[in-house]
Amino acid sequence: MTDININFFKNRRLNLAKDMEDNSVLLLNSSSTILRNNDTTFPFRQDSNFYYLTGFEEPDSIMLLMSSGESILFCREKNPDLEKWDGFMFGLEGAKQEFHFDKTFDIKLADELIPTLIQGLSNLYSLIGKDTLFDNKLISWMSKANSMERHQENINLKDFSNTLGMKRLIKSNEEIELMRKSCEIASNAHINVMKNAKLGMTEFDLESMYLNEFKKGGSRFPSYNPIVAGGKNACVLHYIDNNKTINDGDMVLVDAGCEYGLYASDITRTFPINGKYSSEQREIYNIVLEAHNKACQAIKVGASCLEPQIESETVLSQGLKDIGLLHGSLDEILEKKLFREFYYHKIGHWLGLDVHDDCPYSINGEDIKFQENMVMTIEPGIYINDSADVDERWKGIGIRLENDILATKLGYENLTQTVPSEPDAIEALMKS
Ligand SMILES: [Mn+2]
Repeated sequence: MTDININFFKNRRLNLAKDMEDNSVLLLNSSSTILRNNDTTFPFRQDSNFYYLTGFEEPDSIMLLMSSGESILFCREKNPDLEKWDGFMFGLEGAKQEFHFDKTFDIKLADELIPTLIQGLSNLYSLIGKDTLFDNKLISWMSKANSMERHQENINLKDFSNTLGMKRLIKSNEEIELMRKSCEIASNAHINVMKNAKLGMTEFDLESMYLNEFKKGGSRFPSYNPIVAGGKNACVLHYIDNNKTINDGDMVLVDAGCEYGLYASDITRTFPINGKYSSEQREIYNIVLEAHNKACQAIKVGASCLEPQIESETVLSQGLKDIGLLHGSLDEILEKKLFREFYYHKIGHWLGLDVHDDCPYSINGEDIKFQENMVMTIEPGIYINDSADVDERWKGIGIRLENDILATKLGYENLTQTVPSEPDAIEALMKS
């Protein structure tokens, strides 16, 4: 259970029902328990969209939201024997009372009851393509419902991803509070680990310190597998081996964030393991820093959400050109996307219940415009692989700088600003 009041989820459902056409239903399913090996499971994590509308954190559940505002939950029947092994379950009555559903049914009856519940409706909305097994179930329930009565109209199956995604994109005050807390825990982790990092430590040592800091701060799980990449491992974007020694003179790139009340934070810092950046590392770092700062400034209410991308491409290209790593005119570099040799990911992503929040960047060919209370990461990077046709002294440098940025009425707020971003400030922190 989180800090969000249950009424909040009920109100969300009522509000969302207003965005549905009349005589329609939205169906969402929960996550399932996933086996890790033999009979051991991964820790259960509720599906973010399902959680967003229910607050309910048990597996094997299905929510039906009617356009009338009525909401129905299928969940597991309370089972005292199973509770002795796996712990508390709400059961049908508990779920109805505690999560403010109008009706609850046993999940075992879903195949039998759902066709009856949706029979005669005009539209069935769901998040199509996210879970093929559930998509197939929807289709079978729909055809069963369609065949119940010869003279009724057929139900239209419609994708609700953009509608729900746009809702999730704009955070409520309650959500922002949880995100601030998530960002605070992760920021403290980065600060404390940088203070205590020492030459001789391995990637694994640092990873353990981060995970411990998250837990100490009150977060049970990281919001994604942390990346702790020493030296040239930093050029592998999703490096998660996290098991090598970090050599004297190398930097370590750490991309690590935590989850609090199911809300994600996502922070990256790249620091020198011996406490001092080399002149080459510092030169590259300063280009990334400038791209970061310009990209943050592009977050303005009314501006396209792709503006930070354009800013970062321009600043990184100019910087790489200035130090001789890219050649030709700035226009040519941008037009031919030559910067992609060194900057091969995007500037950032929406952040929320998912670290890559399940929200759109454009709809019907039009970019989403920033509005107050959207949260986006800003994370430019430069990665110089051994294969690059550049002077040896640059090779193996990989730097990314990432902060979590809230769009505000007046501009933006960096939710992770307590972690130093400037090289001087990072060196000072490591000395302290
Ligand atoms: Mn990120």
